[in-house]
Parts: sequence; structure tokens; C-alpha cells
Amino acid sequence: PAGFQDGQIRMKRYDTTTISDAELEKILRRPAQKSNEAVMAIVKPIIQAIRERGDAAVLEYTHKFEKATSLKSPVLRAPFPEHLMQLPKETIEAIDISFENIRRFHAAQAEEKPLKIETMPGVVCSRFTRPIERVGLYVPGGTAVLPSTALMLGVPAMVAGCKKIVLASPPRADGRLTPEVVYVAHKVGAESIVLAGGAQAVAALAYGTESVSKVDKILGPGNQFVTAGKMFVSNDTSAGVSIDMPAGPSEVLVIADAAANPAFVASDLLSQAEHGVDSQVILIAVDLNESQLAAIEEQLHVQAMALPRVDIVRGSIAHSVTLQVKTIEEAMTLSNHYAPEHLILQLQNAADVVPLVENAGSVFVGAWTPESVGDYSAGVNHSLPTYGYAKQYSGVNLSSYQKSITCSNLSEEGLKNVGGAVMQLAKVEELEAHRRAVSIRLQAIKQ
Ligand code: HSO
Ligand code: ZN
Repeated sequence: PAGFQDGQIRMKRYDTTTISDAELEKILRRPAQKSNEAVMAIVKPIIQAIRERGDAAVLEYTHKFEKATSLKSPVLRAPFPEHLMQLPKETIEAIDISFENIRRFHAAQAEEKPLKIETMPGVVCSRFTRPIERVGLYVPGGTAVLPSTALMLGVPAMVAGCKKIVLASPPRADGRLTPEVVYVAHKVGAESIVLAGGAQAVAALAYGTESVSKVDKILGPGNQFVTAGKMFVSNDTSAGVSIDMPAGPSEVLVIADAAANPAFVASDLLSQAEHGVDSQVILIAVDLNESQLAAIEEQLHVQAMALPRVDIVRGSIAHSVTLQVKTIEEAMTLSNHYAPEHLILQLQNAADVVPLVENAGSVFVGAWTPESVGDYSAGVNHSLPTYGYAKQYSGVNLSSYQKSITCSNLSEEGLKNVGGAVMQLAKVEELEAHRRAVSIRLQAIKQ
């Protein structure tokens, strides 16, 4: 539109009524990732080195990749020294408030009482949960320090009752971690912090080293090397470790109608766009006219130009788009197809639209709910499925730190009631020992 000049930070705009489904599919494709094989080729020797040479190899990689050449030990063990968690009062307060809200929301996810039903008279089936004993929580370093991720991973682990919580995070070049992360580790009762990043940290957690405790599950976001490392170790039966989900670059999809405040909409798009150049943000404009669209675009540019991370924003906005649709139903069909990590509803009656959500990591409803509140302090988790995985994965939640165990308990009457079905199916499968395990008992009952 008129008024835009070269250098304008703006998303490409498409009217969905004028483009084909195939074009739309192409537009909504996530930015390409480096091929999995290329990343794996780098990651495999790193994992091998950690398995063969343990601590020494972890330290070497940390010296090399983090430039933390003064670091002597890859592990910081609890109790963490006070001087490593010195923080301004305002930061402590902010962490404490967020900690409490996240704790409350995740504690509320606990099953009230174990599930128990009688499927037939005398056939009692029940289920109970137990915490995963040892968890490894990866907190990324990189272009931003992320104590909020330490909270999102650590608090539910604490609530679930995991016996051993091990954090891993790449140290700064001075060999230290950001004090906020150490403070959070202390608050969630972590046993230790592994001062390493990348696939080397993942391998140390998966297999253990002289000083790194082996864990049963690894959770947390990370770059492609971290993700490839997690995929690798979770496929290695000798590691005996599981992972939360495959992680990709952050993304948000905002659905806005004429009731939306253009400045708010732009601020939400930018808050995700500043995460990284590979982030993607999408605006679905519901029946907006030219001047309403231009107002959002102008806000996006003006607000972006004032951001310290404007260069990152330029990168992510370059592969971000605005899609114009006529109705909320069309908007929701597109959104459910894209399956965004974050879905923001800036609509007249936003709450009424929530029932139409089929695929999304986390939903933010109405003008007063910026995504940032969920990223930090509202109580919901920010470790969410990206890259379309919201179609089959949930974000990190209490059950991510638990196993459910089922239990059967039959009386004589119960075995009489269900035994016939068991014996017949065992016969069909020609598994005679299975059949006899029932018949031997039914005979004993008769005598
Ligand atoms: N939006 C990010 C989480 C985050 N934001 C951390 C700020 N700090 C991915 O969901
Ligand atoms: Zn964020």
C-alpha cells in the first residue's frame, strides 16, 4: 500500500480467495531446516566421544563451542553457592511469582484419585501414576538467556516428584551460568547442573559420565544439534532414555478481526518474531479492509524499528505472512491445518471461538492476553510442539514427568466371568499356555 518505502519491515500479504490450495500450502510451509542427515553426521561423533571419554570429552566441547576454556568440571552440584545466584530483588520477585503460578497450574493437573472400575463383576481394572525417577532438563543458551525455560521444565518435575532433577545448559565464555538459571535450579531442587550445551549435553545426560548423572527422560527445547541428539539417544535402546518431543523454531499465529487493536496485534507478532531468524509468525485477518490492514502493517514496522533485536525480526518477518479471509470459520480451518505452537485470538468474542480449536500448542484469548504472559508467568507451560507437531503432541505438562501403571485384580467370580473369552482368544492365537493359565484355575475353583 501507499506510504511504504524500501526497507519497510512487513509481511507478505495474500488474499486466500484469489490463490489456489497448492499455493496456500506452499505459503504456509515452515522455513526449511537443515537436513536431518547433515545434522546427524555432525552429532554422531560427538555422542560417540562422550560415550567413550566421558567428562573429558564434555569439557573439550564446552571449551571449544562455548569458549569457556577456564572451566575445570562439567558439573555444578547442589547446594549451589550463593554467589552464583546473586540477583536483583525485582528479578527474584518475578521468578518467585512465576514459579508459584506454574506450580499451581501443574499441581492442579494431578489425578485426584487413582482411576478404578469393575469391567465385569469381579474384574477390577485400575490405574495409578508414578513420577519418572530421573529427568534431564535442557535449558538453551544462545542469543537469549532463558531462565523461564528452566522454570517451565523444572517446576512440573518438582510437582511430579521426580527424585533426581538434572539441568543442562551451556555456560558463558567465563564458564558461569546466568545466575537466574542457577536460582531456578535451586528452587526446583535440582541435584546438579551440567555446564554444557548441544548434543554433548544430551549425550552426557543419556549415558551418564563420571560426574554427570544418567537420566531416564530428557526434556527441553534446543537448536538442531540438541534435537538431533535427543532423537539419536531416544532411538538407542542401550541408552534407555526417552524425550519429550521434537522441537523446532518458535511460531505464532494471530487471528484478528475489526475489533482487534492494531498495536496489540503487531506487538504479539513481534514478540515471537524476535526469538530467531528462523521463527515464523502468521496473521490471519478476518474481513479487514485496506485501512485496517495498513494500520497493523504500520504498527509492525514502527514497533519493529524500535526493538533491540530488529535484525532478527527482519529475518523472521521475511518468511512470515498475512492471510486475508472472510470468516472466522475459514480462519480456524487454516489455523487448525497449520497447527501453530501459539494461537492468539484477537477477536470480538474470542472466548466463543476456542471450541473451534483442534490443533494448537497453547491458546491466548482476547485483547488482554499477550503470548508473553504464557511465556513467563501466567502458569501455562511454554515448552510446546512446533513445526505442525501440535497435531499429535501436547506441550510439556505434569504427565510428561509421569508414567501411568495399570493394574488388574480378579476374584474367583471375576475369572469365571471373563475366563471363557480369554481361553477362546488364546485358542484363536494358538497360544496354548495362555489358555491353560486360565483353565488350570477354573478347574481348581471347581474342585
Ligand atoms: N515463546 C518461546 C518461549 C520463551 N519466550 C522463552 C520467552 N522466553 C517458545 O514458546
Ligand atoms: Zn517467547
